[in-house]
Amino acid sequence: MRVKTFRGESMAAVLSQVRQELGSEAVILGNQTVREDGHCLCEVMAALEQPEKPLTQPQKPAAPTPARERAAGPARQAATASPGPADWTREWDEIKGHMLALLRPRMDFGVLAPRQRLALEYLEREGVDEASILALYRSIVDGGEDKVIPALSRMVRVKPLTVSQWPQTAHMFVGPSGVGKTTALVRQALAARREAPGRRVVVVNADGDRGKGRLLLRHYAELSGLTYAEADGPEGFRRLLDEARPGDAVFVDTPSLRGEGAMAGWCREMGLADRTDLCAHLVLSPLYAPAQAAHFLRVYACAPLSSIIWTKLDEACNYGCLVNMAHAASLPVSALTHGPELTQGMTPASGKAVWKLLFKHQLPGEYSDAAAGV
Ligand SMILES: Nc1nc2c(ncn2[C@@H]2O[C@H](COP(=O)(O)OP(=O)(O)OP(=O)(O)O)[C@@H](O)[C@H]2O)c(=O)[nH]1
Ligand SMILES: [Mg+2]
Repeated sequence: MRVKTFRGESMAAVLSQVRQELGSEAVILGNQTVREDGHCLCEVMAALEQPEKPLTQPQKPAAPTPARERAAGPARQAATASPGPADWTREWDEIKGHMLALLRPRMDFGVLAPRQRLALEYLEREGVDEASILALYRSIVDGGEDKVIPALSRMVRVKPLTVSQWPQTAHMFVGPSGVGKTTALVRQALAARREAPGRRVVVVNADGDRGKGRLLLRHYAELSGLTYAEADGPEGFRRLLDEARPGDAVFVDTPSLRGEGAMAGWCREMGLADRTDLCAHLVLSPLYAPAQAAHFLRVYACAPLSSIIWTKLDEACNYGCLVNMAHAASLPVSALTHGPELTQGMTPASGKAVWKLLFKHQLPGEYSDAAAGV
């Protein structure tokens, strides 16, 4: 899809620009009035569905000559001719924003029962994004849903990180730098051993370049009687996983990566993309801005990715992102961490714990049986 933003002094001038540039098949995605240098201008975002020119061969925008400026008249284009990938992501976010702005009038909160309206308005204030609010609104209005929580429960699924719910031998913890991967992994390894005493629990460092994390993992493994191992290639991983006996639990600490699709590439490189005895958990924190969290989802998306672990909940001021990411990723929440202490800072996810966080800002450590009531 080719998308451009056009500006001019009148709607007619801008539409003529759109037709000239994109032809009669162009679709108008949105329009607004903007001020520039004290003048009111009409701005239109238009799109044309067509195969893209390869992004690797960007065209240089033609240098604006005085003659070209005169020929353009008062209408001005606000977009460059060939944006790079980052620009496309930004443009796509803008398009989504425009589309949602167009859909917004179709969300008439007046048709909702007072308690439904209050719940949706609360979620909006809590940082739940418009796409998720719209999906909830639709399930209430179109699906005849009476209460908000059941609709929300279908969107934010939970699958507690326990041995019975996750029978896979190996668990990889993936996510951005400093989010709490190693801490969550050690906590989970200790919990796995508590849950089934006597089982062999292996913690694996696959983050070879990061000396600190490696030492930390080794140190905790020694202190807690866990088996420590390292793997940095397909052969090492194959041996570790193939040699695991039934009932063993293997927890893999992975490096933070950069670039969209990076984790999928890393899994292929390590021979882990197709293993059915392995699952991955994306470790994320509500401290990230929405665009950042969505970006991490694109970086760490990979075949084994099966759940989201939310960390540093104790440092967050709202929790709308739990809904946004569950909706965007269609992944269940598996665990919640809410403090730096290794002994008491992590709880397997439950519906009760998620709703208490979202609606009461109550952390799982602040009441008993947080892991109950899935
Ligand atoms: N307040 C708070 N701190 C946490 C939580 N989880 C982890 N931390 C702290 O966050 C810091 C980073 O944690 P790590 O587990 O080393 O993070 P990481 O993702 O492994 O980091 P890298 O290996 O450097 O990418 C440590 O100081 C942890 O104690 C949490 O739930 N709450
Ligand atoms: Mg680490």
